[in-house]
Amino acid sequence: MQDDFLARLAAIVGANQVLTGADAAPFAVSARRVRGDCLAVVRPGTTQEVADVVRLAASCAVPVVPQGGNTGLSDGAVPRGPGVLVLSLSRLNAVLDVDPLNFTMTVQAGVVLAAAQQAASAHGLLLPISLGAEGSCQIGGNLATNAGGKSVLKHGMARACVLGLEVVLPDGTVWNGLKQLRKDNAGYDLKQLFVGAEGTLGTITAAVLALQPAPRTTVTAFVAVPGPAQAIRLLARLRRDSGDCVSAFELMNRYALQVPLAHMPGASRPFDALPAWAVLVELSSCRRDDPLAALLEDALAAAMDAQEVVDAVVAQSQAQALAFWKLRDEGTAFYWKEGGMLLHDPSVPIRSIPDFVERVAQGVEQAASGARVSAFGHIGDGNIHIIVSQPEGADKRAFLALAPAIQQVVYGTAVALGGSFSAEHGIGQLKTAHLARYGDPVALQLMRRLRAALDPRGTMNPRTLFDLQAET
Ligand code: LAC
Ligand code: ZN
Repeated sequence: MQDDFLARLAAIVGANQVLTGADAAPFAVSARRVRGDCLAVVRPGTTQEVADVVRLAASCAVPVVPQGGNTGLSDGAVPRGPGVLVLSLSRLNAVLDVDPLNFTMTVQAGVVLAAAQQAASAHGLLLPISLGAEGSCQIGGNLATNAGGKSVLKHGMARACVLGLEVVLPDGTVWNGLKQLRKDNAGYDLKQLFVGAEGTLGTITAAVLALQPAPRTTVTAFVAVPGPAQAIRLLARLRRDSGDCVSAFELMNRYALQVPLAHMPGASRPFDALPAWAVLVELSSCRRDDPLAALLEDALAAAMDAQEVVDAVVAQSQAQALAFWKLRDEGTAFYWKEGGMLLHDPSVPIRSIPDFVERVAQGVEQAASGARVSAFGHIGDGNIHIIVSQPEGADKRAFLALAPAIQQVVYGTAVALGGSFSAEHGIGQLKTAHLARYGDPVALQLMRRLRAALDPRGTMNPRTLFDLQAET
C-alpha cells in the first residue's frame, strides 16, 4: 500500500525527488530541534506537480505537511507520524518577474527570502520583509506564517505586501490569483485567507509582492535607556522628529545582550559596561544623503536632556551597523547553551510594554525563582519576546516542568493587558493548546468552519492550529 503510494508519487515528480529514510530525516526536525518522523519527502518542481501530489495524497488520505525553509519557531512544518508526507517547496525557486513600473515582484514559493530581497534591490527596490532567518527561510513559508520581523514597524506584517497568490487547494485544484493589483474589490479577499493559515487551507506556490523604493540613507545606533518606559517615549519622539523615518526599533535587556556576547564568536560589545536596557534604532530614507545622522544626534541629545537616554553609540560604518544587528538577530541561537529555555512571542499595545515587562519579571520570579529573563524584540510593534532561561546550575528537567506556570504568567499577562499570546511566530503544533485556551470562542468556531469547508478530509497540516489528529 505504502510502496504503491510512493511509486505513484515517483511517477509524478521522478524517483529522485521522493526521499525516504536517512534522506528524509533532516526534513523531520524543526528549528527548535523537535524531531518528528515521516513517510517521505516529496520535492515537486512545478505547480502542476504540487497539485498532482496533493490530489494523490488527498485521495489516499495521506496527511501532508507543506515545508519551506523550515525555520519557523512553532513547529508548523515538522511532520509528526510515520504516515505523513512532507511537501517541500524548495525546488519552486524562481523569481518570475520584477516590475519596476508596477513596483511588484512575482516569485515562486521556494525562493529564499534573501534572494528575493536581492532581486528587488537589483532594481533599486525594497521587498519589505526582513527577519533573522532571511538567509534560509522561503517566501512561501513567510506568507503561510504571515512573518513579522524587523520591518513591520514601517511596512506591516508579510500580508501587507501580498497582492496576489497562487495556491494549490487541499483537493489539488490550482487557484491562480496572481494579480498585480492594489485595488480589486470583487468579493472576499481570498488571498488573505491563506496568509497566516500555516498551510492548513492550501499550499502557496507563488505570490505577487508589492515593493517599495529602496532606502538610500540609513543610520543605525545602539542606545542605552533607563527602561522600557523611556524606550517607548524615545520611539514616539524619533517617529515625530524624523518624519516617520524609524525603520527599526528593537529593545534588548541586559541578559539579551549578555547571551550573544558570551557565546557568539566575534561578537562585539556596543558599550563597555552593559546597560540594563538598550534599543537598536535604525532610521532610513529613500533620499540620497538625507541628513539622518544629524537628525538622530539632535533627537538623542534632546532625549538625553529629557532623561530618556543614558548613552548612545551611532554606527560609524556599515560594518559596525551589521555587527549591531548580528547581536540582535543571531542571539536567540545561543540560549540553549544556558540550559533549559522557554521562548514566548506575545504582543501588547505599545503603551503597555513597561507594565507588561514588570509584571512578567515579577510573575516569573514567583513561578521559577532565580530564572533569567531575556526581554527583547520589536517594541515598535508592541511585540516583545520573552525567553526564560533556567537558573544558573539548576536542573533542566525540573525547570522545564515549570513551563505551564511560566507560560501562564507571560501569556496571561499579555492577554490581560489587551495583547496577544502569539504575535508573529504563529501557532504551529507548539501552541494549539494555547490557541484553544486564549482564542476567542466565536473566532475559533469560524476558523474550524473555514478549515472544514476548504479541507473536509483534514489532510493539510492536520496537527497545526487545531490538532485534528488528536481530536479524532
Ligand atoms: C526574533 C525572533 C525570535 O525576533 O522572532 O529574534
Ligand atoms: Zn521576532
